[in-house]
Amino acid sequence: MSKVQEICQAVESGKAKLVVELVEGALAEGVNPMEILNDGMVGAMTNIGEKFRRNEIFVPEMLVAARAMKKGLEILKPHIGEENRVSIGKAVIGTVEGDLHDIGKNLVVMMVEGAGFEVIDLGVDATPAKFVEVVKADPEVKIVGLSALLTTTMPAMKRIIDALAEAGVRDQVKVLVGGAPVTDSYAKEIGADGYSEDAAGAADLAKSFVA
Ligand code: B1M
Repeated sequence: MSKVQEICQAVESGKAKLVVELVEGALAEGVNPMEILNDGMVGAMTNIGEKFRRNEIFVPEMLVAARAMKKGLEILKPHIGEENRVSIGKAVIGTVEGDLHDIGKNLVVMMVEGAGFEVIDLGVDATPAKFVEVVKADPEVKIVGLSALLTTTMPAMKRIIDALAEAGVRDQVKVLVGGAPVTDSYAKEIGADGYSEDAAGAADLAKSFVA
C-alpha cells in the first residue's frame, strides 16, 4: 500500500496520531502535498460520506474522521501555498448559519491565503449580521466566501447576500459560494458572483476578481 493510501485509511478510521505520523513521513519522502490532500485526506472524507449515506457508520465515526483530517491538515498547511506572502487584498470566509461543517471551508481559507489574501475566518455557523459587520468595518475586504454542506443551510447564503445589499455594501465585495450541495446555477439564482466546486478554484476566482 502506498503512503497516500495509508493516510486515506488512517483518516477514515479516525486515527489522528497515525495520520500525523504518516503525513510527516510522506512529506519527508517528498510526496506532493496536494496529492496527500486530495487523494489521501479528501478521498477519505468522500468514503466516509458514502458509508454514512449507506448507514454503515454514524455521526461519531464522521466526527473522529474529521478530527483526524484536521490534525493531518495542521501538518500539511505550511507546505501548501507557501509562495505568496504579500497581501493582494482581504477576504472574509465562513461556513453559513446553521452549518457546522468546516473542513472544506478550512481548505478554502488555506488556498485563498496561499493565493495572497489576508483572510478573516468567521468559522462555522456564521450569521448574516457577522458578515455585514466585518465588511462594513473594513473597506479593504473585497471577497466574501460562503461555504455550505447541507441542503438545509444553502438558503443561508442568500440571506447573507441580501443582508449585504440591505446594509449598502453589496457592491463593495464579490461573493463566492461553494460546498458539496451547491451548484453553479444555484449560485446564479441567489445572486452570487462566483461558484467553485473546490478550494483551489475558489482561490483562482478570488484572485481573478482583484486582478
Ligand atoms: Co455531515 N453531512 N452532518 N458531518 N458530513 C454531510 C455533508 C452529508 C453529505 C453526509 C451524507 O449524508 N452522505 C450530509 C448532508 C446531506 C445534505 O444535506 N445534502 C450530512 C449530514 C446529514 C449531517 C448531519 C445533519 C448529521 C446528523 O446530525 N444527523 C449533521 C449536521 C450538523 C450541522 O452542520 N448542523 C452533520 C454533522 C457532521 C459532523 C459534525 C459529524 C462532521 C463535520 C465535522 C467538521 O466539519 N468539523 C460531518 C462530516 C465530516 C461530513 C462528511 C462525511 C464529510 C464533509 C467533509 O469534510 N468533506 C459529509 C459527506 C461528504 O461530504 N461526502 C457530510 C471533505 C471536504 C474537503 O469537502 O466540505 O465538500 P467539502 O469541501 C470541498 C468542496 O465542497 C469545496 O471545496 C472543498 C474541496 O476542495 N468547498 C468550497 C467547500 N466550501 C467551499 C466554498 C467555496 C468554494 C468551494 O467558496 C467560498
